[in-house]
Amino acid sequence: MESMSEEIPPSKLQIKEYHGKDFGLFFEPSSILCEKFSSFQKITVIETESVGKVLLIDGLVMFSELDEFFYHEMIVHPVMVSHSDPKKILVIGGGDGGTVRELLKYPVEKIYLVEIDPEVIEVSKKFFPQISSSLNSEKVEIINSDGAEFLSKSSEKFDIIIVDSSDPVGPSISLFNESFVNNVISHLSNGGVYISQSGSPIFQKEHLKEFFKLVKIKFRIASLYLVPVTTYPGTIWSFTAGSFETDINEIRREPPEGLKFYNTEIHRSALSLPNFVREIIK
Ligand code: AG3
Repeated sequence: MESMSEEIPPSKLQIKEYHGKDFGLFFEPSSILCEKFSSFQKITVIETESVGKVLLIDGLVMFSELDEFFYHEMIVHPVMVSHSDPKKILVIGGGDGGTVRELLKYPVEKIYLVEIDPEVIEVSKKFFPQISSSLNSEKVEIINSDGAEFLSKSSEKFDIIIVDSSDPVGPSISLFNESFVNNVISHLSNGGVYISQSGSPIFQKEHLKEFFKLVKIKFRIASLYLVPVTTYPGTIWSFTAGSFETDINEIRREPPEGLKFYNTEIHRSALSLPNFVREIIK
């Protein structure tokens, strides 16, 4: 049913994510499949007819089954086709497994997944096997730790470091500051690329401005690209990449077959920014 505006009977169950003070997204789930408080956050899984199952953390939509591939393909493929030979990858956050699923489409040697909250992994394994089964690969090592703490203790270097976190509130807050970015830099191998989800250019403008400024100061090359994600605030989502030698504007290899969102034309167009976004990051 494609009705755009209908009166909602007050008795219906509703889950809302506010994107501003008086604007946002709502779901009328047919059921709440899971609602639990881990030691870090509230994890909710709802079932809907229009967008399938949805994972929310602290009331923020992480993904819906309808559009998770928009985000997961676009956080992975632009960097993977631009790097000359990505073998060792670090993912911080991403306990649902979507980012790892996309990475495994390349002949990588090893993926370290550093997820602070083991319950996110458990919930994803239970409700989203099509996303989380990637985590069973023998190439994947799961480390339950805070990403910032992991980096400050580790002596390894990585070809790609991906931050697939929630918004910069709660446990994710430490993944956007200067000491974290310094730590990322010291753990990148030659030609390495750092990529982080960097929020909504509409509803998280100040955060994006500050974060991009930081990446621009710290790296030789800083790039921003945009991806539409139906169920995220304001639909348009941003990703920030930082590197010294590798430019994600340069596509060096064919993407894997069978992708549903990414292609090399999308790659190029995602890097073209509307003027209001150029203004934010200038
Ligand atoms: N990580 C980015 C989620 C940000 C969504 N923000 C919001 N709804 N306010 C998603 C994790 C998927 N692996």
